[in-house]
Amino acid sequence: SPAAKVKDNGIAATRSLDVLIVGAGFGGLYQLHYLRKMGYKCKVVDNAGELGGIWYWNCYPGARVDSDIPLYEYSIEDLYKDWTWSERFPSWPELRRYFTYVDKKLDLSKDVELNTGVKAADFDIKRSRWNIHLSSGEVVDAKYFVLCTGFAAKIHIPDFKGMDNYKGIMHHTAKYPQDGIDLKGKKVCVIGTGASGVQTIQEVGPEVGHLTVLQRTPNLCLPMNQHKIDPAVEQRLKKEGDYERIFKYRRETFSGFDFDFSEKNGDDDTAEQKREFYKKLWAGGGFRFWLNTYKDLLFDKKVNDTAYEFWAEKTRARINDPKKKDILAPVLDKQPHTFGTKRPSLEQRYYEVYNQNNVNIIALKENPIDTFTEKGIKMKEGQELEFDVIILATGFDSVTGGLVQIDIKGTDVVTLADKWSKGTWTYLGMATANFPNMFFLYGPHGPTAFANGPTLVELQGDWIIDAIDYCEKNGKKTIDATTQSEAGWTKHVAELTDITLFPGTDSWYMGANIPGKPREALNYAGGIPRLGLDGRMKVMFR
Ligand code: N01
Repeated sequence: SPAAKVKDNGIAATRSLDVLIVGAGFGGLYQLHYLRKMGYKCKVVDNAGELGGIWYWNCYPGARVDSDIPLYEYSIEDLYKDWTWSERFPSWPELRRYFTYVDKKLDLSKDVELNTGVKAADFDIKRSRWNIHLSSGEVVDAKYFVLCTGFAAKIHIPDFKGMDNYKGIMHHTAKYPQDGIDLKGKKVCVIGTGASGVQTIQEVGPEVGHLTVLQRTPNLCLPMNQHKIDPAVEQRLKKEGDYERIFKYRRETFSGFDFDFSEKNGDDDTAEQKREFYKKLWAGGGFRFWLNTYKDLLFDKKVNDTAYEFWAEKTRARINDPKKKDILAPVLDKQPHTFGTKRPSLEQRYYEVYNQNNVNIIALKENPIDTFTEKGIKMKEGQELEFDVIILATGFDSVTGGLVQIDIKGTDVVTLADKWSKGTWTYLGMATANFPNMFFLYGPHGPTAFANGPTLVELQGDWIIDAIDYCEKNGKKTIDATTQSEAGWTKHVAELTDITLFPGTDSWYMGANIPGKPREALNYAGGIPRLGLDGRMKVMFR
């Protein structure tokens, strides 16, 4: 009720809700739409100034999605029928327009509070409800607390020596100014060559005066094969039911795409057959050369090496300078890591950018950053580089960081950050013991990093909605993971990962990108179908 309510701990809650949802991206808006439709009183809060989740923050030059259309959109409420994309892999402005369109169709905004974050939340055992402290100072009382913060809600800025000395313009990619920066003719530095770095570099390279890329680990990028979408073709596919087929099929594949790992192991093919197979996947573009390859690619180093060699051959051929070739695409004996155990990025003209005279790359493993200076960066080998703009494409405290940065206290008054300080514990990647009536999606121990976002948030989203609805229809005050069930799930996640090649690579998949963070499997490597969200788990609530 809107009337102020004083609770046992003396905090005045100004509003009571059934569900408070955090995050106005794909995940949170899906929760809002269906829970509201079922009659629950809910609100979404988000720190951002607009809808779109990650697509609000990531407005750096060239930011676009690495899932091709029509995979990266909602499958619900026939939304696809009145929406058309202009490119196979849409850019951030187009994704923002998509959210505006969805908002108009589903009338979401009236229940979304923007520029509002959650600072803290504590579970009131006596009343079995959450007290949720918003950045506005307001305290909201809600029975359920659903965190749809995505896996990249907490940025990572490395602790480089002397950073405060630098007087020029400097931004992290996920905090890029909403109205951009004029980079024409400027001396620009990009640190980091993950997905954000690669996209920034290929976009700004042709425009800036001079670009220096500081690379620690080469990204094993794949060709995006971007193209414009012909509206007539799109219309025909919609009429012929292709979109509906894809939306159904994406729930059945390992990664939520419209393709899957091959039925074959690498050794089932001769060297020549392998080459033909790889050529076909390469030409298809996108993640096909990763998630559509041999089913033992991520298990068998020998098979993995064949993919790496193919990748290196194709990529090296595009780079003119021999030194840059070795820095960007080393030969197999010098490979930085096994193929696909760190996320490959999709690129459009990334390697060609390095053939421009105004673009330089420094391998940080040979020549690390010594210190930031007033005008730029001094390298260990002595060069003093001057920059007008430094772009930090240094990634995120991924998967868990966005959750533990909120001060959440469960039933035993331990914070989530404390509980997960030595390792993450979840049940099904959607709940954690002693935090009743709290759910999260697209987070730890789900297929998150390996999955197309919209596919997964619909599947996990339905499970959470079903769980809430079951509790309400059956007069349950709380729903919580048992410590036994979360121990079982956590062990299962680790065991599945241990038989793959993932643990051998330092990546954010394993928490290895953040100094001091426990090294562990943060994602579920079993794939979407094995999770059984479409059937098996729903049965638990029926
Ligand atoms: O972050 P990253 P990201 N000194 O962690 C380097 C999704 N995403 O923002 O590899 C020097 O991948 C680090 O080096 P290394 C996508 O899932 C999607 O690019 O650790 N360098 C690395 O090169 C993606 O995987 C899209 O050795 C340092 C880079 O910074 C995820 O978000 C677009 C350093 C960080 O790369 C994260 O991508 C963007 C240090 N101390 C993001 N610390 C699309 O769909 C880190 N680095 C297109």
